Amino acid sequence: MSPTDRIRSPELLAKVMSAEEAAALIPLGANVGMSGFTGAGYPKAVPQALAERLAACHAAGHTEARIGLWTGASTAPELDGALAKVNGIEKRLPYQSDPTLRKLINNGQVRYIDMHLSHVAQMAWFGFLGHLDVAVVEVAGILPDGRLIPSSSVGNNKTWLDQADKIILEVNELQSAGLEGMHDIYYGTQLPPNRKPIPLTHPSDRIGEPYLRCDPAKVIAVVRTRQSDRNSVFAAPDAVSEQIAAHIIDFLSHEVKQGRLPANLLPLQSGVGNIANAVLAGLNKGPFENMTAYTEVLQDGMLDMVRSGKLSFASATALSLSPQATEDFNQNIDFYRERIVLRPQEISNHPELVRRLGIIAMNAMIEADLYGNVNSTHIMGSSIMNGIGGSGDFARNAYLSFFVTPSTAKDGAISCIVPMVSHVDHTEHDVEIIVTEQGLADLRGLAPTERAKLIVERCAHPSFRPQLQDYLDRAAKSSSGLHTPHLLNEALSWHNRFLETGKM
Ligand code: 0RQ
Repeated sequence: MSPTDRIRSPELLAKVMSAEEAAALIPLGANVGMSGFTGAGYPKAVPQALAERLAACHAAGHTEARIGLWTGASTAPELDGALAKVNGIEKRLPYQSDPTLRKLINNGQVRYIDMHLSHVAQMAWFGFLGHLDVAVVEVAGILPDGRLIPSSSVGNNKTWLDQADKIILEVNELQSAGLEGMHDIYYGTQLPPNRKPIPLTHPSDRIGEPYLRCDPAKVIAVVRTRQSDRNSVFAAPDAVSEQIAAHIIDFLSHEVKQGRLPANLLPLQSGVGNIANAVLAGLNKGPFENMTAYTEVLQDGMLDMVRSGKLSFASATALSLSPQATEDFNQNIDFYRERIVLRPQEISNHPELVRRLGIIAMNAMIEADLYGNVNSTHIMGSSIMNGIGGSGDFARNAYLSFFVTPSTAKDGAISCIVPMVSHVDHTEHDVEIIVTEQGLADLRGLAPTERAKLIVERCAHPSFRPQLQDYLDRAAKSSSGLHTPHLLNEALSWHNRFLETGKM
């Protein structure tokens, strides 16, 4: 065993085997907790071998051979994609973004439990999710005493390693050895009534340990891999996302002038996707210095800000980088290790910490209604897109809670501002600022009818504004209640007009 070998525990080195052999050890019907968060740090070989095994079972007539799959958040084609393609998932939680899996969920073939990401660990501890049979966790290395160097995401790995009866480790030698020391795994969380305050008051605070604890006796297999993370490329910011970014930056500058924000802002949380990336690109060029981030996903835009010095520190639970950003990250990992920490998602998304730090939360949405209720998850009320992810953890508890969207979808055929959302993820009470390329509506301190007026004026697309204003005017005249005026029949049938466009 060389000192540079990634598996430095003789006990665990003796358990090295192929992915096929490891996958054969997973009981059919098991609940399996896998690592992985936004396409980072997920196991890459065992899930594919398991998918092949399940396909063979199905071909032999055992169509019931499937697993319950729990992760940190979304994964990648080698995990969700491979298992979904063979119809190998019976139940899935807490978040996914895979097109094949999405279809199965919307066809009613997979039970999907769409959860706040901060809730997962405690729900597993409370026993609400059922028993966790096996953990399959990617790591960057194993120490001589069996502790684990976490990979490019932490997610729920601490919980899976603690809770599962058996553990399979994938040691990915393509993950940078320099990840060692970048993580902060907090072991102080307790169950009620024994909870104590979490001792974190700044995004850069380290309150735990750099390694995951792992009982070597529970490890049934160790698999060596050499595969990169999903590493999706981000689109260059387009005009719409640049306008959204500009509205947010103007607003933040205004808040600084009003004395409601410090000059370096408050810790930022940013959702994933192209708009979020564009907002970060805008902030990187903008007037604010010495910012910090307390977020769940660190994507290219945030890495750029760390490199430029605009962001002095970033705390997250996962990286989600393009191939180019991954190269930069790996080449300059000593620089980034001083400025980035990766934590378990129960800590990165913890309501206590989000409230204490005064986070500025920025998340994307599918649609918002005239009163500020937000739908982040469902198309036409019934078809899930991805899931609520961490957006609720942050929005509910933030100092400022932004929701952003282009004002229209599907080439302008669909308004993203509607009379009543077809599904509610974030209620009007948790949504403070709505932004589209048209403008920004600051809803703080406004009554429902004031909110509606502002949202139509500032955020709706001009081609839908008259219809929305007409709806509001007629609702105000004929409603049975004027606090939140609605024409219920019309509000509930509003989305049908989108069906007529043929774009849905
Ligand atoms: O569909 O690709 O088929 O055209 O929805 O929309 O505009 O590409 O936007 O990728 O930023 O995703 C809310 C889904 C936005 C995402 C959501 C259609 C649109 C397109 C995607 P097509 P865009 P984005 C941190 C925080 C919840 C989780 C979260 C999300 C597709 O941001 O999943 O915030 N958020 N997590 O055409 C019909 C509308 C529509 C619409 C958009 N009004 N009607 N279709 N679309 N608006 C991360 C984690 O928690 C892990």
